[in-house]
Amino acid sequence: MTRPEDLLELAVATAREAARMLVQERPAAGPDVVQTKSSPTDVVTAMDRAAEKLIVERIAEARPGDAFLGEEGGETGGGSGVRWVIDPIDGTVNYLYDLPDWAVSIGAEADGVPVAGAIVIPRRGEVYTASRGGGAFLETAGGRRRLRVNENVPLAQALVATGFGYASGRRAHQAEVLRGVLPNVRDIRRGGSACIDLCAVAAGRVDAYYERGTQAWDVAAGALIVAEAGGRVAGLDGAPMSPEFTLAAGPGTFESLHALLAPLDPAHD
Ligand code: 2AM
Ligand code: CA
Repeated sequence: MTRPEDLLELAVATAREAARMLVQERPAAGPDVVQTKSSPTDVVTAMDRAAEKLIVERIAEARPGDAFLGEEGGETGGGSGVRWVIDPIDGTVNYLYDLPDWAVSIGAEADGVPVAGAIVIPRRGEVYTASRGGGAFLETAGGRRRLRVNENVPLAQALVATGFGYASGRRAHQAEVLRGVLPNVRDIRRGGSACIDLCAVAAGRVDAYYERGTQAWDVAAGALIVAEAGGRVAGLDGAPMSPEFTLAAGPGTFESLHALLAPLDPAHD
């Protein structure tokens, strides 16, 4: 039998190791990396691939037979019923510019149900974890605390995180949606990492998060962390979260923000 706590322990240890490697081996920052003739995104892609390789190797060593879905490696088989959903670097643009908000995100599903999630943010010294039914936690050098979302925040006082896609046409529509949101909320935060935005919802550091275009690996661990912190993560009109649209918030806030967003058609380009 596979216990969520055992999967979580492996996820945390593996994400910590990958994060350490990514910090140590990150090419020197500055204009060289950001602007050079040799494409800067190649540098990040190479690190992304190396981190995902490390993660898959470690987990496959410990648990042969599990399946994987990763941003870099795609889908690989395994008949155990456990699938690992991996984002080796979430917040790749932050990583490229040496901004601190990037993370390693590892989620585990058993028979399609999310059961464990670990998000390691090495430059902040934070590790977020959740296991199904076991709650969500933030570990720092100072200790470990249980997470709880903010509830029933009036829209006018809601601090709302969001993100934008990479394609120009999509961004134009996302700017239109933002025009409808911004006058009605306290303010917007655009951190650059979907999984860290979800951790912020879980920790009550923002009141809500919405985005179009996030993939399963961006949100697998983070959505479980929000749910275990008492929040709700879903798409529009009762649909499950998907690349179409993801909205995360505490009870009450979720419904108010949904009512504001739905008429703005945020799930289309
Ligand atoms: P990334 O850093 O791994 O690319 C930015 O708004 C957030 O959304 C980041 O977490 C980014 O992940 C993710 N993201 C944006 N556009 C994406 C896309 N087209 N596919 C996958 N993830 C995307
Ligand atoms: Ca990502």
